[in-house]
Amino acid sequence: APHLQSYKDRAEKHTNPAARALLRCMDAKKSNLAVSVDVTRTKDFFDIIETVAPYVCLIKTHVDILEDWEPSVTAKLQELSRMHDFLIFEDRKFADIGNTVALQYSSGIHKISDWAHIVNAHPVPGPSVITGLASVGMKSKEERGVLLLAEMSTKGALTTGSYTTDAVRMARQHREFIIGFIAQRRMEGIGASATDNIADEDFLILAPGVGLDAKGDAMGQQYRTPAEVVTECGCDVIIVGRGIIGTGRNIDAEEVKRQAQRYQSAGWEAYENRVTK
Ligand code: 6AU
Repeated sequence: APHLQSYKDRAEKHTNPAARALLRCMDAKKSNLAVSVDVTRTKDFFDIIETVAPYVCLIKTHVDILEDWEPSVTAKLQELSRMHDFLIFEDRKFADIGNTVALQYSSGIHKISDWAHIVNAHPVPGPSVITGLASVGMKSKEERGVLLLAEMSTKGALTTGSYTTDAVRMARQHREFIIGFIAQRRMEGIGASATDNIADEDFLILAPGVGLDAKGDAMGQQYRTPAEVVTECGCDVIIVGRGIIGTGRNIDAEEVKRQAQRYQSAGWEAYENRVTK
Protein backbone atom coordinates (compact mmCIF):
# COMPACT_ATOMS: atom_id res chain seq x y z
CA ALA A 1 0.00 0.00 0.00
CA PRO A 2 1.42 3.40 -1.00
CA HIS A 3 0.94 5.03 2.39
CA LEU A 4 3.33 2.53 3.97
CA GLN A 5 6.06 3.54 1.52
CA SER A 6 8.23 6.61 1.88
CA TYR A 7 7.46 9.79 -0.04
CA LYS A 8 10.89 9.39 -1.61
CA ASP A 9 10.19 5.91 -3.02
CA ARG A 10 6.78 6.97 -4.25
CA ALA A 11 8.30 9.99 -6.02
CA GLU A 12 10.41 7.69 -8.19
CA LYS A 13 7.41 5.57 -9.21
CA HIS A 14 4.84 8.23 -9.90
CA THR A 15 4.07 8.91 -13.55
CA ASN A 16 2.83 12.51 -13.28
CA PRO A 17 5.55 15.22 -13.12
CA ALA A 18 3.65 17.43 -10.64
CA ALA A 19 3.08 14.49 -8.28
CA ARG A 20 6.76 13.53 -8.55
CA ALA A 21 7.87 17.09 -7.84
CA LEU A 22 5.60 17.34 -4.81
CA LEU A 23 6.73 14.02 -3.31
CA ARG A 24 10.40 14.94 -3.88
CA CYS A 25 9.90 18.30 -2.23
CA MET A 26 8.16 16.66 0.75
CA ASP A 27 11.09 14.31 1.18
CA ALA A 28 13.72 17.03 0.74
CA LYS A 29 12.12 19.52 3.13
CA LYS A 30 10.72 16.91 5.55
CA SER A 31 7.35 18.56 5.22
CA ASN A 32 3.88 17.28 4.40
CA LEU A 33 2.41 20.66 5.26
CA ALA A 34 0.39 22.79 2.85
CA VAL A 35 -0.53 26.23 4.08
CA SER A 36 -3.78 27.72 2.86
CA VAL A 37 -3.21 31.45 2.47
CA ASP A 38 -6.81 32.63 2.70
CA VAL A 39 -6.37 36.38 3.00
CA THR A 40 -7.73 39.25 0.94
CA ARG A 41 -4.75 41.61 0.81
CA THR A 42 -1.70 40.97 -1.31
CA LYS A 43 0.66 42.31 1.33
CA ASP A 44 -0.63 39.83 3.94
CA PHE A 45 -0.55 37.08 1.30
CA PHE A 46 3.17 37.55 0.65
CA ASP A 47 4.07 38.23 4.28
CA ILE A 48 2.56 34.86 5.19
CA ILE A 49 4.15 33.00 2.29
CA GLU A 50 7.61 34.40 3.03
CA THR A 51 7.19 33.44 6.69
CA VAL A 52 5.98 29.86 6.16
CA ALA A 53 7.99 29.02 3.01
CA PRO A 54 10.81 27.08 4.76
CA TYR A 55 8.28 24.78 6.46
CA VAL A 56 5.94 23.83 3.60
CA CYS A 57 5.88 21.61 0.53
CA LEU A 58 2.91 23.42 -0.94
CA ILE A 59 1.22 26.81 -0.85
CA LYS A 60 -2.51 26.71 -1.44
CA THR A 61 -4.16 29.81 -2.84
CA HIS A 62 -7.61 31.24 -3.55
CA VAL A 63 -6.41 34.02 -5.87
CA ASP A 64 -9.97 35.16 -6.51
CA ILE A 65 -10.29 36.50 -2.93
CA LEU A 66 -7.37 38.95 -3.32
CA GLU A 67 -8.87 42.41 -3.54
CA ASP A 68 -5.76 44.06 -4.95
CA TRP A 69 -4.70 41.21 -7.25
CA GLU A 70 -2.62 42.20 -10.25
CA PRO A 71 -0.65 40.09 -12.76
CA SER A 72 2.62 40.65 -10.88
CA VAL A 73 1.19 38.66 -7.93
CA THR A 74 1.39 35.34 -9.72
CA ALA A 75 4.78 36.20 -11.19
CA LYS A 76 6.11 36.85 -7.68
CA LEU A 77 4.45 33.71 -6.37
CA GLN A 78 6.25 31.63 -8.99
CA GLU A 79 9.54 33.29 -8.13
CA LEU A 80 9.05 32.44 -4.43
CA SER A 81 8.10 28.88 -5.36
CA ARG A 82 11.43 28.43 -7.13
CA MET A 83 13.43 30.26 -4.50
CA HIS A 84 12.02 28.40 -1.48
CA ASP A 85 11.21 25.06 -3.15
CA PHE A 86 7.46 24.66 -2.77
CA LEU A 87 4.68 23.88 -5.24
CA ILE A 88 1.61 26.02 -5.89
CA PHE A 89 -1.95 24.71 -5.58
CA GLU A 90 -4.76 27.02 -6.71
CA ASP A 91 -7.88 25.81 -4.90
CA ARG A 92 -10.24 26.74 -7.76
CA LYS A 93 -12.65 23.78 -7.43
CA PHE A 94 -13.63 23.63 -11.09
CA ALA A 95 -17.12 22.19 -11.56
CA ASP A 96 -18.50 22.90 -15.04
CA ILE A 97 -18.63 21.42 -18.54
CA GLY A 98 -15.31 20.61 -20.19
CA ASN A 99 -15.28 23.61 -22.51
CA THR A 100 -15.95 26.05 -19.68
CA VAL A 101 -13.40 24.65 -17.23
CA ALA A 102 -10.75 24.68 -19.98
CA LEU A 103 -11.38 28.42 -20.39
CA GLN A 104 -11.50 29.05 -16.63
CA TYR A 105 -8.21 27.19 -16.22
CA SER A 106 -6.32 28.87 -19.06
CA SER A 107 -7.88 32.31 -19.44
CA GLY A 108 -9.52 35.25 -17.70
CA ILE A 109 -7.38 37.58 -15.62
CA HIS A 110 -5.79 34.82 -13.54
CA LYS A 111 -4.57 32.38 -16.26
CA ILE A 112 -4.28 29.69 -13.60
CA SER A 113 -2.67 27.07 -15.83
CA ASP A 114 0.31 29.40 -16.36
CA TRP A 115 1.41 29.26 -12.73
CA ALA A 116 -0.44 26.64 -10.61
CA HIS A 117 1.22 23.23 -10.49
CA ILE A 118 -1.92 21.73 -8.99
CA VAL A 119 -5.62 22.56 -9.17
CA ASN A 120 -8.71 20.75 -7.93
CA ALA A 121 -12.06 19.88 -9.47
CA HIS A 122 -15.40 18.59 -8.31
CA PRO A 123 -16.28 15.32 -10.05
CA VAL A 124 -19.96 16.33 -10.23
CA PRO A 125 -20.00 17.05 -14.02
CA GLY A 126 -18.56 13.57 -14.78
CA PRO A 127 -15.41 12.74 -16.82
CA SER A 128 -15.83 15.80 -19.07
CA VAL A 129 -14.43 18.03 -16.32
CA ILE A 130 -11.20 16.03 -16.54
CA THR A 131 -11.15 16.07 -20.35
CA GLY A 132 -11.60 19.84 -20.28
CA LEU A 133 -8.80 20.48 -17.78
CA ALA A 134 -6.52 17.94 -19.47
CA SER A 135 -6.94 19.73 -22.83
CA VAL A 136 -5.01 22.60 -21.19
CA GLY A 137 -2.85 20.98 -18.51
CA MET A 138 -1.58 18.02 -20.51
CA LYS A 139 -0.39 20.40 -23.26
CA SER A 140 1.59 22.49 -20.83
CA LYS A 141 5.36 22.11 -20.83
CA GLU A 142 5.29 22.62 -17.06
CA GLU A 143 4.41 20.16 -14.29
CA ARG A 144 0.61 20.07 -14.03
CA GLY A 145 -1.80 17.82 -12.14
CA VAL A 146 -5.35 17.76 -10.82
CA LEU A 147 -6.94 16.56 -7.58
CA LEU A 148 -10.58 15.47 -7.54
CA LEU A 149 -12.67 16.35 -4.51
CA ALA A 150 -13.75 12.88 -3.43
CA GLU A 151 -14.73 13.96 0.07
CA MET A 152 -15.23 17.32 1.75
CA SER A 153 -14.42 18.23 5.33
CA THR A 154 -17.66 20.04 6.12
CA LYS A 155 -20.59 18.84 8.20
CA GLY A 156 -23.34 17.39 6.02
CA ALA A 157 -21.21 17.17 2.86
CA LEU A 158 -22.87 15.24 0.00
CA THR A 159 -19.54 13.68 -1.02
CA THR A 160 -20.23 10.22 0.40
CA GLY A 161 -21.03 6.68 -0.71
CA SER A 162 -21.36 6.13 -4.44
CA TYR A 163 -20.35 9.73 -5.17
CA THR A 164 -16.94 9.10 -3.65
CA THR A 165 -16.67 5.66 -5.29
CA ASP A 166 -17.47 7.11 -8.71
CA ALA A 167 -14.94 9.91 -8.18
CA VAL A 168 -12.25 7.26 -7.67
CA ARG A 169 -13.39 5.38 -10.79
CA MET A 170 -13.13 8.60 -12.81
CA ALA A 171 -9.62 9.25 -11.53
CA ARG A 172 -8.57 5.69 -12.35
CA GLN A 173 -9.38 6.29 -16.02
CA HIS A 174 -7.04 9.35 -16.08
CA ARG A 175 -4.12 8.43 -13.91
CA GLU A 176 -1.62 10.40 -15.99
CA PHE A 177 -3.34 13.66 -15.03
CA ILE A 178 -5.43 13.04 -11.89
CA ILE A 179 -2.73 12.79 -9.24
CA GLY A 180 -5.04 12.16 -6.31
CA PHE A 181 -7.81 13.53 -4.17
CA ILE A 182 -8.95 16.05 -1.69
CA ALA A 183 -10.24 13.51 0.82
CA GLN A 184 -10.13 12.36 4.41
CA ARG A 185 -8.67 8.84 3.92
CA ARG A 186 -6.95 6.62 1.33
CA MET A 187 -8.71 5.81 -1.90
CA GLU A 188 -6.70 3.05 -3.65
CA GLY A 189 -8.84 0.17 -4.85
CA ILE A 190 -12.17 1.82 -4.09
CA GLY A 191 -14.77 0.83 -6.69
CA ALA A 192 -12.24 -1.18 -8.71
CA SER A 193 -13.39 -4.03 -10.96
CA ALA A 194 -11.49 -7.30 -11.49
CA THR A 195 -9.97 -6.00 -14.74
CA ASP A 196 -8.58 -2.78 -13.25
CA ASN A 197 -4.85 -2.78 -12.63
CA ILE A 198 -4.75 -1.39 -9.12
CA ALA A 199 -1.53 -2.99 -7.90
CA ASP A 200 0.55 0.13 -8.60
CA GLU A 201 -2.20 2.63 -7.84
CA ASP A 202 -0.90 5.59 -5.85
CA PHE A 203 -3.21 8.55 -5.32
CA LEU A 204 -1.94 11.51 -3.34
CA ILE A 205 -4.40 12.35 -0.59
CA LEU A 206 -4.45 16.00 0.48
CA ALA A 207 -6.58 16.50 3.56
CA PRO A 208 -8.14 19.81 4.57
CA GLY A 209 -9.90 20.26 7.90
CA VAL A 210 -6.75 19.95 10.02
CA GLY A 211 -6.31 21.72 13.34
CA LEU A 212 -4.48 21.07 16.59
CA ASP A 213 -6.56 23.37 18.76
CA ALA A 214 -10.08 23.88 17.36
CA LYS A 215 -12.61 21.14 16.54
CA GLY A 216 -14.42 23.25 13.96
CA ASP A 217 -15.64 26.73 13.08
CA ALA A 218 -19.06 28.42 13.13
CA MET A 219 -19.70 27.54 9.47
CA GLY A 220 -19.53 23.76 9.33
CA GLN A 221 -15.78 23.21 9.02
CA GLN A 222 -14.59 20.14 10.99
CA TYR A 223 -11.00 19.65 12.18
CA ARG A 224 -8.96 16.56 12.95
CA THR A 225 -5.36 16.38 14.17
CA PRO A 226 -2.36 15.55 11.97
CA ALA A 227 -2.05 12.20 13.80
CA GLU A 228 -5.65 11.25 12.98
CA VAL A 229 -5.35 12.42 9.39
CA VAL A 230 -1.87 11.11 8.49
CA THR A 231 -1.15 8.17 10.81
CA GLU A 232 -4.64 6.74 11.26
CA CYS A 233 -6.27 7.63 7.93
CA GLY A 234 -3.17 7.51 5.70
CA CYS A 235 -3.48 10.95 4.12
CA ASP A 236 -0.30 12.38 2.58
CA VAL A 237 -0.54 16.16 2.95
CA ILE A 238 -2.18 18.21 5.68
CA ILE A 239 -3.78 21.44 4.52
CA VAL A 240 -3.87 24.06 7.26
CA GLY A 241 -5.33 27.54 7.00
CA ARG A 242 -6.55 29.31 10.12
CA GLY A 243 -4.64 26.98 12.46
CA ILE A 244 -1.51 28.76 11.16
CA ILE A 245 -2.57 32.13 9.80
CA GLY A 246 -5.23 32.91 12.43
CA THR A 247 -8.15 35.01 11.31
CA GLY A 248 -6.15 36.40 8.39
CA ARG A 249 -6.34 39.90 9.87
CA ASN A 250 -3.55 41.60 11.83
CA ILE A 251 -1.00 38.99 10.81
CA ASP A 252 1.55 38.32 13.56
CA ALA A 253 4.56 36.97 11.67
CA GLU A 254 6.23 35.46 14.76
CA GLU A 255 3.07 33.55 15.66
CA VAL A 256 2.54 32.40 12.06
CA LYS A 257 6.11 31.10 12.02
CA ARG A 258 5.66 29.31 15.35
CA GLN A 259 2.45 27.62 14.20
CA ALA A 260 3.93 26.64 10.83
CA GLN A 261 6.84 24.95 12.61
CA ARG A 262 4.43 23.26 15.01
CA TYR A 263 2.26 21.83 12.21
CA GLN A 264 5.28 20.83 10.15
CA SER A 265 6.65 18.79 13.08
CA ALA A 266 3.27 17.28 13.91
CA GLY A 267 2.65 16.30 10.27
CA TRP A 268 6.12 14.83 9.83
CA GLU A 269 5.98 12.87 13.06
CA ALA A 270 2.58 11.48 12.04
CA TYR A 271 4.14 10.35 8.73
CA GLU A 272 7.17 8.75 10.40
CA ASN A 273 4.80 6.85 12.68
CA ARG A 274 3.07 5.36 9.65
CA VAL A 275 5.70 4.38 7.06
CA THR A 276 7.37 0.99 7.13
CA LYS A 277 10.91 1.50 8.30
O1 6AU B 1 -7.86 25.31 7.73
P1 6AU B 1 -9.00 26.20 7.32
O2 6AU B 1 -10.33 25.69 7.79
O3 6AU B 1 -8.79 27.64 7.66
O4 6AU B 1 -9.02 26.20 5.72
C1 6AU B 1 -9.22 25.05 4.95
C2 6AU B 1 -8.99 25.33 3.49
C3 6AU B 1 -9.93 26.36 2.87
C4 6AU B 1 -10.96 25.53 2.12
O5 6AU B 1 -11.40 26.17 0.94
C5 6AU B 1 -10.21 24.24 1.79
O6 6AU B 1 -9.18 24.11 2.75
N1 6AU B 1 -11.03 22.99 1.81
C6 6AU B 1 -11.06 22.13 0.68
C7 6AU B 1 -10.10 22.14 -0.40
C8 6AU B 1 -8.70 22.34 -0.17
O7 6AU B 1 -10.43 21.81 -1.51
C9 6AU B 1 -11.99 21.09 0.65
C10 6AU B 1 -12.73 20.77 1.80
O8 6AU B 1 -13.48 19.80 1.83
N2 6AU B 1 -12.58 21.55 2.92
C11 6AU B 1 -11.74 22.64 2.95
O9 6AU B 1 -11.64 23.27 4.00
O10 6AU B 1 -9.18 27.16 1.96
